Amino acid sequence: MKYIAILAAGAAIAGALVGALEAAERLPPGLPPSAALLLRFDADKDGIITKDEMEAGLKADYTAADSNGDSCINPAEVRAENALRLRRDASQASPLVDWNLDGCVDLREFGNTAHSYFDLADRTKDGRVSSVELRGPSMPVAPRVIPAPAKSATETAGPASSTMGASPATAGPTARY
Ligand SMILES: [Ca+2]
Ligand SMILES: [Ca+2]
Ligand SMILES: [Ca+2]
Repeated sequence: MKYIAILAAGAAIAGALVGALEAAERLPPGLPPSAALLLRFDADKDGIITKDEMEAGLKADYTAADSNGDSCINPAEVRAENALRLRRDASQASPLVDWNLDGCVDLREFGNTAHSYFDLADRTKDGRVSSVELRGPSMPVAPRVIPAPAKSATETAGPASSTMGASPATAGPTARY
């Protein structure tokens, strides 16, 4: 009896470990959960999402969501797609919205969230989102200009240079008088 319980517990732990490993495999380490929304478009699995990969992925997703194939995702199809996204993306799920309220979600409305995310993530603006860019702004890709120290430097330099310039200026008129 005891051994059976231990075996059952062992199997449960093994199952949990497999589940954890599968979850870890889906997202490379160091990436935020939101990265999965773009990484699922990485068709060639090179860790970089190109604009073309995203557009192709969005078209495929759109075709899948448009169950009756009329190039319109109607309210019933929207509900089905949103339920699927909730299951797949959990807290990262972004619901489909018929932004112009014409009763259809078209391809532009469908790709709205992905396009916004892509444009924000692509900080180098080269049409590719790399894994470094997916990690977020804590990994700088370009040098930053910090205006605060530069301002205080001119403030301290101001009186110093005017004092230095003042002595020849006062020396000039004094010499002439
Ligand atoms: Ca890729
Ligand atoms: Ca449809
Ligand atoms: Ca619409």
